[in-house]
Amino acid sequence: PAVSSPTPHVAVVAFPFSSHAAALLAFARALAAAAAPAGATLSFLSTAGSIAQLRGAASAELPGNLRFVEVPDGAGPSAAKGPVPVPVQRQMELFMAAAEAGGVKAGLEAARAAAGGARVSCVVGDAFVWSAVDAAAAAGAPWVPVWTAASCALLAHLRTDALRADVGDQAASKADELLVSHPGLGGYRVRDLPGGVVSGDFDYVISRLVHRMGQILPRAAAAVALNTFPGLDPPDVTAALAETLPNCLPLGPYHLLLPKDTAAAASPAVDDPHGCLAWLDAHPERSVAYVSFGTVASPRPDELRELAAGLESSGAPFLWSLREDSWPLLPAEFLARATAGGAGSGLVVPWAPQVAVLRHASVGAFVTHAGWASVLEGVSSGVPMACRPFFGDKRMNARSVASLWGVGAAFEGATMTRAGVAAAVGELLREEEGAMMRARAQELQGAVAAAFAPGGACRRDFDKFLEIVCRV
Ligand code: U2F
Repeated sequence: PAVSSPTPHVAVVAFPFSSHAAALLAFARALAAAAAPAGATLSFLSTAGSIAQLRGAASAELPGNLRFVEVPDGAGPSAAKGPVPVPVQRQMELFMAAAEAGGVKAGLEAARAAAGGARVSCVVGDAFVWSAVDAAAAAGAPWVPVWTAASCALLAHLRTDALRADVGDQAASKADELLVSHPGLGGYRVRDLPGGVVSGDFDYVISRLVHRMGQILPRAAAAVALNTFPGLDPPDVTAALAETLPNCLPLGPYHLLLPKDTAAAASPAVDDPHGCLAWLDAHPERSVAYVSFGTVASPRPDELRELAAGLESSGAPFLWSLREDSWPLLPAEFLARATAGGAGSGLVVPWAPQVAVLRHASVGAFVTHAGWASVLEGVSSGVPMACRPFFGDKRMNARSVASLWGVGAAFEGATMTRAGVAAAVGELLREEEGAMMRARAQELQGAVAAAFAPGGACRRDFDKFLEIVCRV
C-alpha cells in the first residue's frame, strides 16, 4: 500500500503575558495560512488563562489547521481559586519555572496527542521562552525563535555580559556615553539600554530571562525571525546580529504578515466599540494626535494631568486610548471640555483599534510609550511619533525613533510636561521643525510597503522562514 508522506506539525510556543501572546497568535495565523498548502498543522501552546483571553479577544475563529494546546502556568490548581490575585511578576516566575521543569515538553506531548500522534516537526516560539530549546531537542525538532521587539534590544541582550563588564557599576556616571565599543550599539547611550542589562534589577524575572535567552539563542536557534524590515535598522545593527545569530530573517512588522484576503476573512470589520474611526472621519487629513501607552505602562497622576493640559493647549484634536481606571485622575472638567467640540476637542476611550487608527488619514501624530509593536505600527502608517518611554526596551526604541531614524522626538528628561506635549504635537502635525520627521515617516512607510509588496524582501524572507519550519 502507498505510504503517505509526513506533513509538517509546527508547535508555536507563546510567552503568555502582556501583548506577547496576541502578537504571536497573529504570527501563527499568518504561518497557518501560508503553510496550509503544504498540509501543515499548527499547535499554539499557551497557558489556560492566556488561551481564554485570546479566545475572548479573537474576532474570528481559528483557521482549520491551527489549534490551541495548554501548557502549565506553574500556579497549580488552587491558585486560580484564591481570593487574592497573583501579581504578574510572580505569575511570570511561576510560568518560567514550570516551562523549564518540563512544561513545554508536556505541551509538545499534548500537541502530538491532539494531532492524532503526528510528531512535532518544528518548534517555533517567542524567544523569551528559551526553555523550548530543550523540549524541541527532546522531540528531535529544530527550535526557531521569534523575536517580537527591536533588533537593537536583541543585540543588547546578546551582549549583556560584555556590556556589564564594560560599564561595571558606573551606569549612572556613564549614562550619556555612547556604546561605541559594542558592534551595532554605537548609536545608543548607556542610559538607553533596557532595564536589567547594566542597571536596574538583575534578578527581575524579565532581566533574568532575556539574559539567559541571549546566551542560548546563538548556539541553539535554527533561525531567528526578526520584527523589522530592510532599511529600518542601521547597517551595523544588521551586521552585528547576522554575525551572532544563524539565519536572521527580518519579516516584520509582523502585523502585516497575514495575507490581505485572509485578513479580510478573519476580521470582517474592525472592532471599534467606541466609535474611534467615525470620530476620525470627521477631521481633516493629518490633523489629529493619537495618544496611547500600550498594554502595561501608565503615567503617574501628575504626569497624566500635564499630558492632558498639553493636549488641550496644543489646539489639535486628539484621540486618547486610556484605561478607564485612570480617568478619575484627569483634571476636573477635562473630559467634558474635550467632548464639547471646537479647537482642541478630543475623544478619550478605554481601548482603540490602534492599527486602523494609525492608518486613518486624519491621524498625523502619535504620542507613544515606544513599545515596539506601537512603533512599527506608527512607522508602517507614516505617522511621526513623540516618545515617552517608561521601562524595559522602550528607551532604546525612543532613541531609534528620535536620533537614529529622525521620525519623531523623545520627551526632554523623559517626562511629559504641558509645554513639552503642546510643542511636540504642534511640531509633528504642522510646524516647520517637524517637516523632516514627517518626510522621514513617509519614507519609512514606503520602505515597509516595498518590503511587503509581492516579491518584496519581507515576503521573500517569510517564504524562507516557511521553508525552514515546514521541513519534515
Ligand atoms: C510590550 O509592550 P506593550 O504591550 O505595552 O506595547 P506594544 O508593543 O506597543 O504593543 C501594544 C499593542 O496593543 C495594541 C497596539 C499594539 O499592537 O496596537 N493596542 C491597541 O490595539 N489599542 C489600544 O488602545 C492600545 C494598544 C513590552 F512591554 C515592550 O517593552 C515591548 O517592546 C513590546 C514588544 O515585545 O511588548
